[in-house]
Amino acid sequence: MKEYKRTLVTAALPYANGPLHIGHLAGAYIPSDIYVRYLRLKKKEVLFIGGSDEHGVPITIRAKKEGVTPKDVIDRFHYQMKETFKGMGISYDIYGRTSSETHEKLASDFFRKLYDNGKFIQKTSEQYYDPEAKMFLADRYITGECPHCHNEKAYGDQCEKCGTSLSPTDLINPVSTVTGCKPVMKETTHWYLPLEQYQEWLEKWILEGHKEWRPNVYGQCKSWLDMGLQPRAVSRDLDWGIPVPVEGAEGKVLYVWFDAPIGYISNTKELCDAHPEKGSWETWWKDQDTRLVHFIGKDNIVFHCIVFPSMLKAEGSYILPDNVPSNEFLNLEDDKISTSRNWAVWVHEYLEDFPGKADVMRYVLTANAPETKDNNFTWKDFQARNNNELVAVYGNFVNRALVLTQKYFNGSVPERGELTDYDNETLKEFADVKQNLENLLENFKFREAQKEAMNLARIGNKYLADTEPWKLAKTDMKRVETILNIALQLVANLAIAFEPFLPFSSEKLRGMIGLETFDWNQLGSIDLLAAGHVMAKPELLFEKIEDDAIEAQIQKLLKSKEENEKKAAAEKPANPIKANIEFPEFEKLDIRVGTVLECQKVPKADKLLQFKIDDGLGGRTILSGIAAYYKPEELVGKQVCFIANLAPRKIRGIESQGMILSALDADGKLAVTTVEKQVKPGSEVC
Ligand code: B3M
Ligand code: ZN
Repeated sequence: MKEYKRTLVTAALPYANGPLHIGHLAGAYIPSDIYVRYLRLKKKEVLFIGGSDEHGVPITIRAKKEGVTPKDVIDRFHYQMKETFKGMGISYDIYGRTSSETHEKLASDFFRKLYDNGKFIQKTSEQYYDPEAKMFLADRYITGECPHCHNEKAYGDQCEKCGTSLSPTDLINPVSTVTGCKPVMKETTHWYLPLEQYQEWLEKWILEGHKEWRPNVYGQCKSWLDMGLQPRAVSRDLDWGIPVPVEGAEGKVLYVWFDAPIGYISNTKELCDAHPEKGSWETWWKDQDTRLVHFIGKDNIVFHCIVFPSMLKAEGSYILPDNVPSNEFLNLEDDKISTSRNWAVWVHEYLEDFPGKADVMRYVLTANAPETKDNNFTWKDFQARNNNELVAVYGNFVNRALVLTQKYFNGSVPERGELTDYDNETLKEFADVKQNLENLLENFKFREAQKEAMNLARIGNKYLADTEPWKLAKTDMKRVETILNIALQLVANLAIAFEPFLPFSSEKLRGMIGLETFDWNQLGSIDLLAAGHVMAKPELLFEKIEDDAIEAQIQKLLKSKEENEKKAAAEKPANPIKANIEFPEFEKLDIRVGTVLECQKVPKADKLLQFKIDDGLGGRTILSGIAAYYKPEELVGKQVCFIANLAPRKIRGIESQGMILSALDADGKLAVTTVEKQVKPGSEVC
């Protein structure tokens, strides 16, 4: 691999149209931060560039919905996200914004240069136009019936029900969401980047030149290239964005995916202009000795691997990304994270609910990082990883080593005497950690890297458990000195090894042990803490998370699920009536009223209740799948309607002799049917 002088790391610029959730963190922000912190610890020259993406239609939609301006929306979320990133320890060198003047100028000049050099093609085509609002409609501003699943509220770019990508002209009965009127087709002119002209170059550059990219990234690029690239519009008819810097282009702005990646460049410029000691922005973007790495989520792959590199290539003076580590998606409690369904863990809320625990979330999201496939976050797993790993392994080892040193040596690091074979064995085991960690981190395998760091704590725990210094204290204090010296060196190593992953805890730990200078190259050393060095009183590094805190989070999620179901049910029309039947057919049904004599749960079947019914004819057993809606004792004594002549069926080994009739709500809730007045068991319903 080429040796670079400096590394420029970018993390995707999140849209400033809503708060950050844990899926964002897991996708791009925690991995990029780990990588950057690692490079900084290695004393490498690195810049970490982030910022808000403040253009695009979702922002204008939110503004319209709330009756505020797009500027209000981006201001609110830009500052909120900036705070949230800080709270999570994401250590950007700059968190800029694409509404800045620097950006507007740079993006505009970028476009103009491509335009002047004939890199665009101009095309006129027909697009949907709202004659009442007098505006062309962005795909998201059009809804209609999905041609695939017939969802009536599909968007012009996607049906959220069946997930199909659409174009506005696919929609049946399209409607403008701006005025509610029917849009008409109208001609409009736009600029396109002819991606097909870059096809061959991209194939060479990626498919031959970057086989080391993660398989998910490489694979997605390959399938785009295999399909054959098409021209992509780089302008839009919209009143929010950077005006197209060409005469006669009034009312047109740069497409958000054209300007957003240029945001990486303009944010670098803003940083370097304000801090000349960081070098010139052009060195960071144009010198072949700079290694450019983009961290993104998987939905951004095509823009970062195909579109943006083609733009850079067309411009001609910029470097290209050397790698684009992209994660897959993180699910939440086995369901897709969704902003519109409020199925998310919002990071700013997490930081409020769990103060001082940013590292716990960092740890869990890295432990479950969706590096190679979609992964799942659950609150129970969050609790278990905190309690069984951070507290019981890492925290416990550190605490034991420090408390024992306090107890026997008043917090002063003891001398290390002669080493036993067992000591040497332990040290050998941990000597490889630095190399392993480096290999993993440099290959963007953060999940395994964190495991390796944790392994160091496991080695330490085992060492103390095996050597039992608290027992030796009565007989062999010299030996205790050596054991604790070794344990403390391991503790100091942990503070370094975990810094990229758990920066807040590492800082706390360094404070406790008084490790003032620290750098990656010290990792593996057993002379980090000199004998006689006095340490502060130990505090706990991590604390147990109790059940009630977890339960509260689960309840919060259940509440949003319930609200969603209610909303969906309210929107969903009742099922259409089935085809007519003749009276004799109806007469075949024998519906009766029975009194519930007994009712109980069916073992190992969550949904089923078993009834003993007085049917006026000696009684019968019926099973019914309503356990989620009733406690068995609530139903005893009730009169219910049941089909008496349904052929008996065996369910879970029990014969069900009929069927209790229940009303089925649109959202799946069940209610048993009863009669309005008490009647004799066995009465016919007719
Ligand atoms: N704002 C999409 C996203 O947040 C987009 C990324 C821009 S990166 C230049 O997923
Ligand atoms: Zn659909």
